[in-house]
Amino acid sequence: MESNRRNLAGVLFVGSIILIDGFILVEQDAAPEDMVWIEPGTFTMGSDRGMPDERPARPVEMSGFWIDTHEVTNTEFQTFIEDTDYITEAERYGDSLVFSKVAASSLQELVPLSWWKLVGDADWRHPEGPQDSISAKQDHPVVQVSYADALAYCNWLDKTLPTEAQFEFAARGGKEGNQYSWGNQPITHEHAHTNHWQGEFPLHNDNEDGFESTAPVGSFPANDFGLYDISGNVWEWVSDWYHPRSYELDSNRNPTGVKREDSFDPNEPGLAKRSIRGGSFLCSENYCRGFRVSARMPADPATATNHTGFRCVNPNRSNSIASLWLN
Ligand SMILES: [Ca+2]
Ligand SMILES: [Ca+2]
Repeated sequence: MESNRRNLAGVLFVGSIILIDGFILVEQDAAPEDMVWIEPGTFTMGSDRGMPDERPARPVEMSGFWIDTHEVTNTEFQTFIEDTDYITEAERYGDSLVFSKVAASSLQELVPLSWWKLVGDADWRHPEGPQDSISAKQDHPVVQVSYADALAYCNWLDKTLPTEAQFEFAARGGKEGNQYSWGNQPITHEHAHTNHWQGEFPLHNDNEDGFESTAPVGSFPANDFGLYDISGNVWEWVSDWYHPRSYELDSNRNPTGVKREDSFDPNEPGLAKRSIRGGSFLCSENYCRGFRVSARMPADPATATNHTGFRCVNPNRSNSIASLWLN
């Protein structure tokens, strides 16, 4: 009894104590700041109506995990840099990719991906190049971060990057078979559900949602799990190596993707790529449609761009109720 009292005194952040039939239930107030707990469960991952790499839709069993409510912001990333003196890959390479509008009168004239420019001294402090700054973007998602940069930030907080399955499970918000994280309502201009591209990408951005580039995190409604910008704003790094047939090859319980040596992008064979999820401010109805909840995209893990960021998960921190026998 005495030792139990000492154990109780050692439990930090006690939310409530309930006595039931000789057991004392100690519910820990374990909610980390700006994270939500995703309850374990089974969901249908992928879509048979989407792109070929989203098939086959299949039931996947998931353990519970904590996930950040929002994309990691410039302010948060700056705290990490100040604490660790970490230097991002774009800073070490001296350049990174920046979206640039292209002059053309029609989509047919365009060379695919010609809107990406390798810009010297573009990095997380200067997302669009040396003339740009984050001074007015403190609450915007950090961009120009590689996969390793994103993982280093998460690890600094004893977190990690989500798997594709964790990202999609969380993005669906408990809804089965929907096309978007908010449901099946079309992505309209009148009531934008997310920061995306309105108009004909990459020629004309009608900018009807008010944000031509990144938006402050949380500018659009959260999904039913309380997650902001889980669709749109910036693409987010996830931990799976990309393969277009992952869903045929992977486990149906807490899948983690294929091995690095099995990663395959048909458009760039020979370069192992990670997946990114959720779409960005560059996704439009006429082009990538990456804001669909099942959409996947391969990305070179060493390449930083001004439309890719991340959020972290913590699958190891429990949300359980501890019990102690009093007798
Ligand atoms: Ca927009
Ligand atoms: Ca996002």
